[in-house]
Formats: sequence, C-alpha cells, structure tokens
Amino acid sequence: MLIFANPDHAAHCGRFEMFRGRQVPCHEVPARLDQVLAELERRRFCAPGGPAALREPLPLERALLERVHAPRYLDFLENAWGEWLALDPANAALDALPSVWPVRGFRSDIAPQNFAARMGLFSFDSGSPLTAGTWRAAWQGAACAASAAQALLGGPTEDRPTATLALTRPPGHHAGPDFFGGYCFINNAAVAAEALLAQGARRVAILDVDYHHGNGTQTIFEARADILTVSLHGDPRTEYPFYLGHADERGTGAGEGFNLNLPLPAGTGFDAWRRALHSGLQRVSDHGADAVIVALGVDTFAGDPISRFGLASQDYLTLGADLAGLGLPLLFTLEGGYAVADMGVNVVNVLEGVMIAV
Ligand code: OKP
Ligand code: ZN
Repeated sequence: MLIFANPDHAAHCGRFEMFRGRQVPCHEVPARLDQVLAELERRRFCAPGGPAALREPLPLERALLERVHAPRYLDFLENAWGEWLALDPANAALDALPSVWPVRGFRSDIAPQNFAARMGLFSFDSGSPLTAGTWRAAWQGAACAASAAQALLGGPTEDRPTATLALTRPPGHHAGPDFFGGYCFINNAAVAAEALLAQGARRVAILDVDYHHGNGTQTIFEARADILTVSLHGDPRTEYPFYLGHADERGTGAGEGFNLNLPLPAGTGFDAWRRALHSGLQRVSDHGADAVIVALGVDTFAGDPISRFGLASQDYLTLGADLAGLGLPLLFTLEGGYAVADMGVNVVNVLEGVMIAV
C-alpha cells in the first residue's frame, strides 16, 4: 500500500463554524490527520518490511481539477483569502464564512462583485470556514488524490500496489462542481476518479462510507455511466447534508442507474450497516470497474461527536477485509471522522483489514 500524505494539510485550520446561532470550535482540525500519522508510526505500518510506504504527492496539473470543478469556482477559491484581506486587513485574524445564499429563483449565472455574495454563490453552508491556507491545503490534497491514482494504475501491472491512500484534509466529498460546504473545498475522490480514467481505466466506482451523504460526488458524476457513485449514509431526512442522498436519486440521463444511495436511520449498528455495505459492494462489483475509490470517513464510529451510527474500532478491520474482497485496486481518500483520539486507530484498522485480507 502506498500512502500519499498532504504535506500542507495544517495550512487549512478553521477556528469556528456556526452551530445553532453560535460560533463553535471547528470539528475538522489538523489533529485528525496527525492522529492517523501517529498511529501509522505506532504500528510501524510504514516502516521497512511493513505493509505500506509513505510518499509525498507529485505536482498537480490544474487541467485535472478543471475536469471536476468550474474554472470560475477554482479562481474564486484561489483568490478568496486575498479578497477577504483586501476588505479589511484586520480580517487576517478571522475566518471567512458565508452569510448569504442564492436559493430557488435566484440567478447563479452572474457572479456578483461583492465578496460575501460570491462566497454564498459558491457554498452551501456556514460550517466550512475558508482560511489563509485553505487553497494550498486543498490543492495539495488534490495532488495526493492524483498521485494515489497514478501509483495505483500507472506502473507495470506486476508492480502495482493493492491499494493507495490520499491521506489528506480538508475532506472532499461534499464539494460539488462549483461549491464548497461540509468542510470540503476540492472533491478529492472525484479528482481521483478523473485521474484513474486518465491512467487508462474505463470504468471506475466510488464507494462512499462516510456517515454523511457524498452529495458533491453524486452531483459531479450523476449524468455519467462510466463513474458509478454509491453512498452509504445517515438518512438525509434527519442527517446532514439534508437536501440530497435519498434512495430515489439514481442518476440522470446517460447516468441513470449509475448512482446508488443507501440511506440508513440514525442509530444503525454494524450488522445492519454491513448488510447495506454488502449491497453497495455487489453494485460496485456489477459495474465492472477497473478500480474502486473508497471515500473513507470514520464518522460512522459510535463515539463520533456529530454522527449517529454505532461502529466499534474493530469493525473497521472487517470493513477493510470486505473491501479487499472485491479483488479490485483500491484508492482511499480520507473524508470525515471527528472523534479525534480514536481517528488513528479506526483509519489504520481499515488499512490493516485490507492488507491482512489480500
Ligand atoms: C463532513 B464530512 C454539526 C453540524 C454538521 C457539517 C458536517 C459535515 C461533515 N454541528 N456540520 O462528511 O464528515
Ligand atoms: Zn462525514
């Protein structure tokens, strides 16, 4: 297994998100990724003779990002912090958060000049602070995703790794073609999918096991038949992101039948969750994919502070083994998981489950 760790993840460091009328400390913090690195170290996972190796990402080409995101959205993200400072130099001590959004009937074809208005045009919640290093961290995260794709399918067949991991934050699966939200700015799993196609894959599947519906990924690929999207998540009738993720969303146009949502009620435990996983895996298997992207959130953990499934740490070993059972090259992107102290064990258990099973 090859692990591409984002060298600049800590440059994205939000202070507050809005919750019930208050600013509360961000859940999506640099310590999450540091916990995974520390656990890899503790278990000597990437030591000589271990099952994995740690790598730096290769440089990223913007053209790959433009296969996933609208140029005007990428321009906005790249320049947002500078614009925020230009409004008032004192803004350097604050995160930029949106406060106004266009809803049904409003226009999105004309981007307003006003910064706050553009912030809202390109986002869907007030929980995703944009900070001085957001663009750099998100860019390098996409570089990790692209590198993980290249390493998975790029070399001679006999040298290919079983799996690769884009070990990055901020996460990506809520970010859509031209919007950020849910702590996500660049959709790393979508970038990985396009990079796998660029490596010669003809069909790809994305299996999202984060607690929250992967709305960004679904929206990016809903009209396509070559990229299957499957998401297992808390029912959007009660769980974030609320406005997408129902079972009747099956893809559009040529992509009809190539999106599968498996919403589960809050409170679901591992046995029922695993039954849904197996139906997702069956659909992935039927797709005839050349590689599978796993959007790996571990906020399905019973101790997660913002989620409500009941997985235990050892269940992640079983998840890894079930994924390996597909017998296909696996590319993991790191998504959610907010029980920071347990994050390392849970993520590395998935990886270990994969490597023990093969
Ligand atoms: C991102 B990922 C809780 C509000 C929920 C957004 C959750 C984003 C989850 N106070 N805010 O899918 O793990
Ligand atoms: Zn999540």
